[in-house]
Amino acid sequence: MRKDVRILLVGEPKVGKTSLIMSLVSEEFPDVVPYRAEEITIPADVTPERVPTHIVDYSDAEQTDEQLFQEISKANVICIVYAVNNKKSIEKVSCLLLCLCFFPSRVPLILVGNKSDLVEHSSMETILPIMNQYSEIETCVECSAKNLKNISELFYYAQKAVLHPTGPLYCPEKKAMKSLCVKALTRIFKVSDLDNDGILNDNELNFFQRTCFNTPLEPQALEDVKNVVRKNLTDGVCDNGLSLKGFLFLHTLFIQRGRHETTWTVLRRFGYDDDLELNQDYLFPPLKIPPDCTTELNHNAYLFLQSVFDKHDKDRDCALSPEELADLFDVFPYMPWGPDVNNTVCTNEQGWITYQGYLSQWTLTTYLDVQRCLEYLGYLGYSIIAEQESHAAGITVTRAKKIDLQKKQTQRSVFRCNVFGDIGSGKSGFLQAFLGSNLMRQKTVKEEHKSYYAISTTYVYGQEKYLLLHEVFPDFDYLSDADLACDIVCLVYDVSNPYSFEYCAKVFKQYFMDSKTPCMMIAAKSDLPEVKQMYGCSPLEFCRKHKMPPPQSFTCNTAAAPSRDIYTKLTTMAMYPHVSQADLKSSTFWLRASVGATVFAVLGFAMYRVLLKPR
Ligand SMILES: Nc1nc2c(ncn2[C@@H]2O[C@H](COP(=O)(O)OP(=O)(O)OP(=O)(O)O)[C@@H](O)[C@H]2O)c(=O)[nH]1
Ligand SMILES: [Mg+2]
Repeated sequence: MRKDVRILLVGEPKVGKTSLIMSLVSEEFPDVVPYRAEEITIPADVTPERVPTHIVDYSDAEQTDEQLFQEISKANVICIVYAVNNKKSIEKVSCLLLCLCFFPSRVPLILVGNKSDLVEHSSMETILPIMNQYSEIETCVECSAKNLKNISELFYYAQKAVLHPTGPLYCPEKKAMKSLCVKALTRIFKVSDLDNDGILNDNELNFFQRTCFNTPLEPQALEDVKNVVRKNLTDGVCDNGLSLKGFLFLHTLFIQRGRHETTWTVLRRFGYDDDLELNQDYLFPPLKIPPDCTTELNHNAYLFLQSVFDKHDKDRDCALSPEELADLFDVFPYMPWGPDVNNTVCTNEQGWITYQGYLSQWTLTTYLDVQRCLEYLGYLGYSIIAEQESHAAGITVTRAKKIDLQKKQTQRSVFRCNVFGDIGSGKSGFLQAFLGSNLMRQKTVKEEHKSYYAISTTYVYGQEKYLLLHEVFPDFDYLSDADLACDIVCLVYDVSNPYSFEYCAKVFKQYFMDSKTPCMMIAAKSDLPEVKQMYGCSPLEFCRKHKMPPPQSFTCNTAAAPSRDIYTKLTTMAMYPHVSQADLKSSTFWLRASVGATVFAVLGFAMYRVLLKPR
């Protein structure tokens, strides 16, 4: 909810501060008033903006400077009152303004010329030059406590100045919106331009109107809006829709006509705070992730991300060119993906991220850093466009892995495989091969674009699953918990290097021999002549002894894309870790597992039908 409004009245003695407050409260002019009115609180439901409002009086006669300073720092809007018939009180306005400049928190100010009943002439001529000097002055108003003229207006303006300040939005000298405001509205335009054609058509305008103001625009109102823009701008309306220029013009018009609450409503709906930054509550909605659980995107979030991809894949080649990618991230305050992403997910011939790769990268971010994922969804306007309560609605927190293991089944769709191996054993080649890159293609990758992750999909019994490979830096002293926690372990050795197996054996014995995590030995560079490993036993004997599947021959030195069999096997082992290594070796397991999956699916369907049957 919005903060309370706290209005402070200051000014020369006897200008009518106390009378103004009393007139507002009793709706009649009090003949006798105390020096200082008690603080009054107007409950939210009787104020026009529905926020509790406190009105605080000040009197030189009763209060010290110290007390004045305290009140100034507590207030979020200050009315500087003068009497229009009193020159000295007008001069005092400038002194007060100067003094307020020294306060750290700049709050909106309102100049109030009271006792308008006593003069024929307006004081505006004297006041306007002052007003132009201070951008904090939201507005000025002439009123009379005696005639009750403009009294409720005055307090309404004060309330509005707190809730919808023009300061951050508009520069009166330049008669234009400030750059931060233009930036925010431009982002809002891009998010709302669902087909990304640079124009808000009637559908998009209606959706926008509905999300911001909870009501669709009447067809006539829609035409009226467009006509106003047409009349003032040549290129504000294109193809019967609103261009960005037209959209920005419209908001400038709202602000200039004193309807800046309209612009604020739009900005707040899209997550902006008073400083026109996206607020933390919007970007980081609460999401609890218990230990042993992982985070994934749900179906709804994938659908949304697909639509974002589609709207930016202008040439429909199912990949994002650097320009298309930059356009997609234009609504972000920074470019979230570095060049390493191109070596983390699948790319096309040109090295551009494919549709599949794009979804994989989102899956990776969600898995590794869900806060970041929420932030990114926030920039894309997920909760607004997908009409969800918050971005957290797009995240599935999986159940604890411990329970998966107990129940011997899992609903997860992302599995993590940590890849260990000595320097030069072929880990990176193993990761890159998963992305379809053979040795030739890998050689063109620059060092600074290297990635320690690779993620893509595999099919296990017809179900699409993500396998996330993580290359662990081969330094025993640097192994973190994250390096050890995974669903399956790969131990990579180089068949042509007699000293490479020892590292795998060491890692296995030290970290995984007693763990429940399944392990797989990879005999990499199998295209090269195999040499005898300098170790107590051969890799095959080692695997047999420790009940691991035999070493899997692997090479990425292929003419075409390397084989994907090994990755499917790894995903399967990650999904069914309870299956003994002996079972995994036998072909009957693969058969049984697939039959099991089918039986389960049929059973699920039958149960569904029973549940649907009318009683
Ligand atoms: N004619 C006229 N007189 C007013 C108006 N407002 C206040 N007065 C009179 O001006 C005198 C001072 O009013 P106060 O409300 O006490 O002024 P104040 O600013 O609170 O003064 P301090 O508390 O001493 O700083 C009183 O005699 C009021 O009756 C007005 O709108 N018109
Ligand atoms: Mg007073």
